Amino acid sequence: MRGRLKLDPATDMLGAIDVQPSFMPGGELPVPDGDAIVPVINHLLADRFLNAFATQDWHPPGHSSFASMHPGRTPYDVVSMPYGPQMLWPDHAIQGSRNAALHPGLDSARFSLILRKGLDPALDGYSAFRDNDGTSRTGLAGLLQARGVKRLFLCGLAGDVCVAWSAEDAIEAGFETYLVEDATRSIGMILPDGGNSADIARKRLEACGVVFVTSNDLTL
Ligand code: VGL
Ligand code: ZN
Repeated sequence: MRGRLKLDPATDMLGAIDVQPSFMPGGELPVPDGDAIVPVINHLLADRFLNAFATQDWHPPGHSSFASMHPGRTPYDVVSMPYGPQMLWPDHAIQGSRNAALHPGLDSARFSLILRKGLDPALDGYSAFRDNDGTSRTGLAGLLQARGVKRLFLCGLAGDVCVAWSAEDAIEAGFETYLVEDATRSIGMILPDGGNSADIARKRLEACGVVFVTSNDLTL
């Protein structure tokens, strides 16, 4: 979309997904330019949103999504898990590690809620709303509904993984869902069919009703 979108501080909420050094240049699973979103999110926190939550990818050592746990496999291979296909990743976002903390430059004092996900050793959790088996819920939808949130503005890392899965589930949970593009970066994996995961995620999200905006579109 282009132009102005007037925010309602009472019922709009910003959701910052996995803004952790693990997903930034120098981290274990770097998203190109991932650190560039920190000042943009800080601006949104300071000047645009009263309500905001953050998530942290928060894996135990030896998590089943790590390629290192699958002999003969390398990161970005896809394996079959009891709950469906699972892409394998470098070891990342280990509970309590420095890189798994929220980025130190992020104004995290403004988050009313910090939700950790991916704790189950046998199951991955991309979305802020549920684990990758599609059934185990984090409770986030009910919490946001109880607080009167109507529109969710999502941003963070990675746009083609955890932000995308969160946005799809936000729509399913009944929130009007926006993705703040300049506060988001994607990995951009080349998939087996030659497609780019960032393009595919964007098309999928637009098809299910997610509206792409930039931070400049948002006014009070
Ligand atoms: C993520 C891959 C694995 C993300 C987390 O935050 O997008 N991607 N774990
Ligand atoms: Zn992860």
